[in-house]
Amino acid sequence: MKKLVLAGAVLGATVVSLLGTPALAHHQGSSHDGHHAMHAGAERAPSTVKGSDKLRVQDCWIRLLPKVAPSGGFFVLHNEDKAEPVVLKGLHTDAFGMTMLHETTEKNGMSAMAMVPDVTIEPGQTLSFKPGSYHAMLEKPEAGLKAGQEITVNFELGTGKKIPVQCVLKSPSARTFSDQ
Ligand SMILES: [Cu+2]
Repeated sequence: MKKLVLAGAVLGATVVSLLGTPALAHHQGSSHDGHHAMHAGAERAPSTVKGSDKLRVQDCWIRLLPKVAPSGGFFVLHNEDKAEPVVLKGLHTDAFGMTMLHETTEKNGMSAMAMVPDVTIEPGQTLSFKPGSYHAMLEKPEAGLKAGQEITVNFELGTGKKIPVQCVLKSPSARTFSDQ
């Protein structure tokens, strides 16, 4: 756990110079238009597995960016079921009009982004959504959101269950849950 958080901090530190452009900041470095064009038509089929309800979400935070740019959502997912996977289908919150699940991957030394229809956490495993890896993308923020505020985000599972989680809004310079 601690290692993952530190890795995120190191990744974040390498891209600080890119952050003058808010539109680039949610996935740190690659153009959003580029990745939307790239994944068009190439998206994998959604999982048909319902899985377990035993998801615990830890350290949820959102890097709040100005209205025109998508904000990144990060958290740690623990599957506390020893036998069944947990399938995360998506996030829903009143504070943002649209949310998506994204994955950043390395291809030939280039960072590429793709939308994913769901994310599976294997039995007993932990998966971190963090800068440079899986992340949520949140668009269309409601008026008046501020760093430091907490919002409720519902994590929707393959079973249909929605797990409400308190997520902290943080400034554009935040790189890990422990940042402001
Ligand atoms: Cu993204």
